[in-house]
Amino acid sequence: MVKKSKSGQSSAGVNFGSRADLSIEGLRRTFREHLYYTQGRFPDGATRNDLYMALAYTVRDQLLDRWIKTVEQMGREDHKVVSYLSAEFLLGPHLENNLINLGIYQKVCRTAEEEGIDIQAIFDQEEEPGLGNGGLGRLAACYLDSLATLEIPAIGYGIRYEFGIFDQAIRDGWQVERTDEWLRLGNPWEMARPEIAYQVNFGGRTEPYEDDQGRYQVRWIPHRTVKGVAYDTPILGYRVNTCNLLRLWKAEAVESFELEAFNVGDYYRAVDEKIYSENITKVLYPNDEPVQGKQLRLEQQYFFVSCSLQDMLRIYRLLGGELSRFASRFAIQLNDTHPAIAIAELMRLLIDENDMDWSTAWEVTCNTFGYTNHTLLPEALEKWPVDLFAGLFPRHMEIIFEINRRFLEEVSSRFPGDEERVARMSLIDESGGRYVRMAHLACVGSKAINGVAELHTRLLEEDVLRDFYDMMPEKFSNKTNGVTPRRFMVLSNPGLSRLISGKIGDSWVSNPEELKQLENFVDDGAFREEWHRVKFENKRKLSGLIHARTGIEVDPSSLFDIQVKRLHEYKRQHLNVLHIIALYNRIKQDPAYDLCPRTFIFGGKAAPGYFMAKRIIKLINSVAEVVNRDPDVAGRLKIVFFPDFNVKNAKFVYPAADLSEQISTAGKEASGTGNMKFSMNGALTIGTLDGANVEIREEVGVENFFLFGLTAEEVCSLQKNGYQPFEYYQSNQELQAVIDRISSGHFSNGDQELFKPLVDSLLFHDTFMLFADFGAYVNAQKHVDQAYRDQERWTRMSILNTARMGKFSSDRAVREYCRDIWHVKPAPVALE
Ligand code: F58
Repeated sequence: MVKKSKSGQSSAGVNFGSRADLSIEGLRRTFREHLYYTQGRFPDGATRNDLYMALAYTVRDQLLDRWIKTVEQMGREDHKVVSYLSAEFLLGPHLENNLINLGIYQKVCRTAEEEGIDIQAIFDQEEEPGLGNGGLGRLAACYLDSLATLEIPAIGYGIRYEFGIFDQAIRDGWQVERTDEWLRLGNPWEMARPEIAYQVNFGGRTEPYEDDQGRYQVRWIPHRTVKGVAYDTPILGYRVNTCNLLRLWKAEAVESFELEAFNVGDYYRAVDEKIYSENITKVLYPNDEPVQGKQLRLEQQYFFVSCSLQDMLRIYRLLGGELSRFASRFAIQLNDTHPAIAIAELMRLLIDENDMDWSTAWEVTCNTFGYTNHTLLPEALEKWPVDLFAGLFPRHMEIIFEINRRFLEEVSSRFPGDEERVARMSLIDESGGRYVRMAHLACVGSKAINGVAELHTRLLEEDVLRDFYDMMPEKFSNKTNGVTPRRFMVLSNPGLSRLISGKIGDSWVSNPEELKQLENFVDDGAFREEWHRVKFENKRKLSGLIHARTGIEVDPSSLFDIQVKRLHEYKRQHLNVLHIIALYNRIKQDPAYDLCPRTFIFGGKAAPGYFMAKRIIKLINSVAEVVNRDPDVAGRLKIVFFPDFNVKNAKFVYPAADLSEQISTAGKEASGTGNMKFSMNGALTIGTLDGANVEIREEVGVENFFLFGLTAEEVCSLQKNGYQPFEYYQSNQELQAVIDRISSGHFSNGDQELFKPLVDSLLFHDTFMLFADFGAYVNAQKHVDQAYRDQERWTRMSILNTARMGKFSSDRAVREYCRDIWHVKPAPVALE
């Protein structure tokens, strides 16, 4: 083992030199060196990006020793490694987070100030890796943070998209998408590992043959081969030495292809081949629902899964163990079904390429995988046309058919004569067209299946995956989501974090259950005043940003009512809009109407092809146009659509909220994680009994949560009994006036067509039951209005929200996965 002496000289003779020196002088020197030797600049000629790059490299130097030791340790015997397979990692900027985790944030800020460097401007320079759509991708990033913080050896495996989630601009009230060129100025956090590369095959056919020992074997003769190259990013834990690995794969052309074409003089074919291969990791699909039938998407999934499994097998071989014991060294978690083809791929690698027999391979596979489901929407369950699947992966198709044959035999013997059940549970949907059901594959090939909130898990067991729960209840468990308090409190809300640490010390950062101690201070008037002051300061900051980005002036002393999340009908941003219009109508009708001044803030991206979601954005902006200009409501209502909501902006949004809108139709939002980020930062929630709202309400106390709306069961039975939204429209005058106001063209310069599709969909279908919940929602909002008038009471509730949110730390969630699913233990890393 390499040991390091105090001087930075390692016992193996490697001189770590000044670069791993955490002293101010050391950091200063390393920074100057990078500016000169890495960026090629004198301080005078340095651009902001040069300064950012030099600082990022300076910080990365601090991680390297830890990183190498952590990876080295993974290779030692008794440590089991968690492999988190996810098509998305929505990481957010690295620099500030690493400074916090290293414990040098203040030091670096002070030093920069002394040097006359605007450190905020440098932080702002960082492009965030937006390699995810929303909750699922951000959850993966939070779990990486917690795995490292808990000192669990882990590798995140995913895709290095050249273009992440699009940047959103608003033009004339509509969303406009722009490509996200996050790699344009370079990425100092990643290291290319060209020597870690694997071949991934596509298409072609299979061929049976007899091996030297006379055994039946199958070989895959592919049509096309692509190379996956590893790009590694260090993921440091909070105040620990563990620095895990995020390994993302980039697709490249296989050299032999290029050469072959080149040699026969076909230069263009060689280039085409290269472009075609590189396409696989070009762009993240920007949908928050699966894209069915898009070949490139399926190729992306298989591409990263195959590279990752080949990588694990390589690492495993280095350790020299029996392949049949693979599951004792790797626990692989499938973040939804996007990597579920891994089950067939591991079988293929074990059987076809490592000579293992089917039953041993199946045992290894079933003991290795865990599957997390993230959705309850039936239309969001991933399935692929058999023809497409078999065309791309002929060998995997055969393996899946065989898995299915054996599995359905089991189903039949457990439930004799129940042919309907057999059809329902089959890995192949034959109810109209033939599709591979990825969730069924994941359930059959995993030893553990989990939902992401108590309600969600219960609904999986009772409804979406009921047959599987019937047959194998022991596989199911709940793992309520969590978020990292490092990024979402310490980094985002330094004011509140300082205030908290001043009262209870700072060990809450890795142990947020300790926030409970804040309850002792709710009666302390001075503390409440400080709390209020911090919140106000956060609102002032956000107001500045809103002004800079939209030109809209907002009043930080008004109630900040915020809904930020992907745009989706089930999330019901338009229910929020209906309430705003109701308030507007009340004021128009009665100019003296007594209303606590409110600023409604929205943010979130719509999938580019999602017609209704884009129209909801337009509606929000159109209502904002009219309301913000109307002198009758001036000083009482303001509406803002904050463009391009992402991890970087989120930092200013969550800490500035008074009210968090979590208003999805009950039974539709698997968990939600924004709900947790708001509440941790002292926002009160107005919400339905959906996803993790249920547990948040239980934790913070029912008196500190504004509840409204139908329960999941009520939604279900109303749907069954024939829901008639039009009847609500007819019987609720306020709702009628709101809808009529939209239909009249009041918010669209008289254009009665613009919002007709939205209005008609509500009047005649209202799939997500906005009308059924409208009355209760408006009523709950009335309670919010009343409560906010009593600032003392509001601040108490705000403190209690933060104090009682410890459960929703991703550390707690990851500990549960470690205990119940992965069976892994912390393996602290020693530097000395
Ligand atoms: C989200 N899913 C859930 N999917 O909607 C949310 O309730 C939950 O809190 C979160 O996962 C974490 O568990 C989600 O974000 C996607 O974005 C997928 C991207 C790829 C296509 C399919 C949807």
